[in-house]
Amino acid sequence: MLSDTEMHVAQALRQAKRVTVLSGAGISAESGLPTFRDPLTGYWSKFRPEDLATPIAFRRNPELVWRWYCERRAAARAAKPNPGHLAITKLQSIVPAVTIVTQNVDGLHQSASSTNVIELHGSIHATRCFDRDHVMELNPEEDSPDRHPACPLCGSLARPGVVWFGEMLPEEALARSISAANECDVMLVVGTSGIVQPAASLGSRALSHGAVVAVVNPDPRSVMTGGVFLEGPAGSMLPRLIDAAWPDSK
Ligand code: BV8
Repeated sequence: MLSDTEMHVAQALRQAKRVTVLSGAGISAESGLPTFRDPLTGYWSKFRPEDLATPIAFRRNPELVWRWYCERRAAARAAKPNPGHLAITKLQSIVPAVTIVTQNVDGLHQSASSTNVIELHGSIHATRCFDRDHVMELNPEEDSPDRHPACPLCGSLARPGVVWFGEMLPEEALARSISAANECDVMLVVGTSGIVQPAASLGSRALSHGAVVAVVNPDPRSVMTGGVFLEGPAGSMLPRLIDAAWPDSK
């Protein structure tokens, strides 16, 4: 049985011409990838992501940061999209314009055959050199914590092609994300704690022009003033919403 809130969002989706999805680490949680709010485990339990995902941390200890990303890249490669990712791909097959703005670097939206994905924080599957941003090829077979490649062009160390804390977001990605927030009828804010800026401001941007903004999250603390809160994991809530909006699409 759907709640009134779920019905409200399903109706809004059904009437929408443009939908923007803002996703965070939580949408990949059911694919087995830890979120940034989850405490790091094992060897990494003494660190916080914010202390590893920075240029300063890399300068201070490149091997440590490189090792962390090697392990995360391997986990991302092994992960599979979950029903939350797949529901968004299904939404794209029904609604004319669906833009996915993701804070995630794991590539799982693309693995779910979603298109029009804007990677606000880059991709863990991309590699470039630290000093000059030369694009580098990283062969998965050679991707090892014990092997930290140097740039063939300038000799500087490889780094992941992600946006670290304290680094500017890719200009074009940010501009497209702002447009997607400004132009949508409905925004689904899925699996994000709303802490990291400037991504976190996109939800209020959508609210400010009258879009319906629905937050999908099992944690009631992620509720957004003015938004509609749908409490539950993305892997079950998103398929419920799509089935409710288009019952004949089941
Ligand atoms: C910038 C790539 C301009 C790396 C990431 C001091 C100096 C410099 C900047 C700042 C500063 N103070 C503040 C800032 C701004 C800073 C910032 O926001 N800091 C935070 C910590 C306050 N931002 C930046 O630095 C950005 N750049 O501002 O440039 C500038 C430049 C210089 C100086 C000043 C300004 C760059 C930010 C990008 C950082 N890179 N990722 C990597 O991945 O290794 S961000 C990182 O956090 C991930 O991308 C992650 O996605 C993202 C945000 O987290 P969430 O996605 O929200 O994930 P989180 O774990 O927090 O939450 C998960 C949620 O899922 C939870 O709510 C949970 O309840 C929910 N959940 C769990 N299970 C499920 C679920 N939901 C649904 N279903 C489930 N099953």
